[in-house]
Amino acid sequence: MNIIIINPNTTRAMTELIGSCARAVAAPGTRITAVTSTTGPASIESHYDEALSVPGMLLQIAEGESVDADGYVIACFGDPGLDAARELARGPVVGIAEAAMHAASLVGRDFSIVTTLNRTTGRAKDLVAHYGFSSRCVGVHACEIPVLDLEDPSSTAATVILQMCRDAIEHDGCDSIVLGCAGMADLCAWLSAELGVPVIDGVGAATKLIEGLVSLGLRTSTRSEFARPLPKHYSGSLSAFELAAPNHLSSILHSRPNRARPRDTS
Ligand code: 5HY
Repeated sequence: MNIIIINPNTTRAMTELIGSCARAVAAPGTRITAVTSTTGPASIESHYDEALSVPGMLLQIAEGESVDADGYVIACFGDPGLDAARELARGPVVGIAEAAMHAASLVGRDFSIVTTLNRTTGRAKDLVAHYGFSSRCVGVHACEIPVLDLEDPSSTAATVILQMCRDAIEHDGCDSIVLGCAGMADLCAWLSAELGVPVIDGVGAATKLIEGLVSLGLRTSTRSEFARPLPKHYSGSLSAFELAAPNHLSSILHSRPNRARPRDTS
């Protein structure tokens, strides 16, 4: 199967880290294609960044549809555009925040989230509530580390994150830690060994969830809410997103009927 891991920010180095972490857990028969958004913010650390990361992410969904991708991971802890992606993709789509929270809920009662900037903790709390984990998430903590500092080998980010995890376990009494940034994915195993509790990275969790869903033949229901969007006029700089418009995006999205593919016989 072919899983496309989408980094919705435009930083290729982060995509390479994300892709290597996904490949490290992928099953032998799974091909991981990690892609970088070609339009939008270099990192996503605000509502503004998140909103403007969605068009680029959706373009990657459209590209994935053109190569018959089996499923998608949105590799940003805000799960930007997740529901819109589910309306476009034939295969299942999972965000790393949702995946990580589900995984954490299966390895203990309570989990805490350790993320980057304090200003993003509100979004994390909103996602906790949205996904139904308010009774299981006992804390959301920020390290005050800009996302791209995680890519800087000279930064002290790893040490700061480890201490924040220790503080979260002591203060919250949580059974596990969810890492609140795709850029933390490579720290997961080391943190878990240092802390002695499960540490969940959403990139790995989402990769395995998509593998499982595809293997079960499951994809997003198109019965109602997640049916393909109704065609309508789109103007201005987003005109390429008009699903009826004769252009790259619509030629991909309209070239194939929204039908289940025959099971993979390979
Ligand atoms: C992420 N931002 O996973 C989020 C983390 C955050 O560019 N990739 C980003 O702080 O929300």
